[in-house]
Amino acid sequence: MGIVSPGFTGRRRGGSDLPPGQYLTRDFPVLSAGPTPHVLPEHWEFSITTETGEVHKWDWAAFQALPSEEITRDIHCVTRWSKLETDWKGVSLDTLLADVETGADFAMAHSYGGYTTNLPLEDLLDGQAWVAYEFDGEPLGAEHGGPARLLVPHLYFWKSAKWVRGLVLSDTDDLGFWESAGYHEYGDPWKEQRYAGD
Ligand SMILES: Nc1nc2c(c(=O)[nH]1)N[C@H]1C(S)=C(S)[C@@H](COP(=O)(O)O)O[C@H]1N2
Ligand SMILES: [Mo]
Repeated sequence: MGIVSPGFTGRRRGGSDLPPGQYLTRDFPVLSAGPTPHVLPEHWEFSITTETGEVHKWDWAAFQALPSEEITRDIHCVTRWSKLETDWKGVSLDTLLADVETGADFAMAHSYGGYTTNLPLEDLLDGQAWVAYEFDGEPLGAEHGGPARLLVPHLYFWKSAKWVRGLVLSDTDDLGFWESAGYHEYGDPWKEQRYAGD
C-alpha cells in the first residue's frame, strides 16, 4: 500500500544507509598516519602466517592469477565521513584463506610502512573482506593504499589497512596501531564503536 515513504525510513538508493554520526562526502579523502610507502608490484608480496607459524605467500603475479571480484560497498571513516557505493576490484579473503589451515580467532593485518590493525578472523570471511587493487576501474593509487589494500567495509575504514603486506593469525586479540591509541578494538560503525569502551 506504500504507506511508508523512503523519506520516513531514511533509506537511500539500494538500501544504503548512513551510520549514526556520519556525513556524506563525494570526494575521497586521504588519511594516512605516516608517509606513503611506494611499493612496486614486482616487489609486492602478501603473506598469511598461521598461529603455528605456517606461511602462505603470493607475489604480484600469483595474486593477480587468483579469481577477483567487483565490489560495491559504502565506506565509513571514524573521522565521520562516509562514501556510498564505492567500486573496487579485489581478491576475496575467502579465496586467500581457502587453503589455510587454522583454528585462530583473530588476525592482525600488517602494512608496508608498519601500520597494523586487528580484526576477528570471522570478519574477514564470508564475502566481507578483500585485498583490493582497483578503485573506480583504475589501479589503486599509492595514496589510497596501492598497489593493494585491505577492504573491510562493514567496519570503520581504519580497519582497511592500506599497502597491506600480510595477515598474522592468532588465538589472542592483540591491538593494532589505532586500537593501541584508544580506538575501539572492533569498530562497528552502526554501533558507533569509535573509541575503546564505546
Ligand atoms: N597502512 C595504513 N592503512 C590505513 C591508514 C594508515 O594510516 N596507514 N589509515 C586508515 C584510516 S584511519 C582510514 S580512514 C583509511 C583511509 O583510507 P583512504 O586514505 O584511502 O581514504 O585507511 C586506513 N588504513
Ligand atoms: Mo579513518
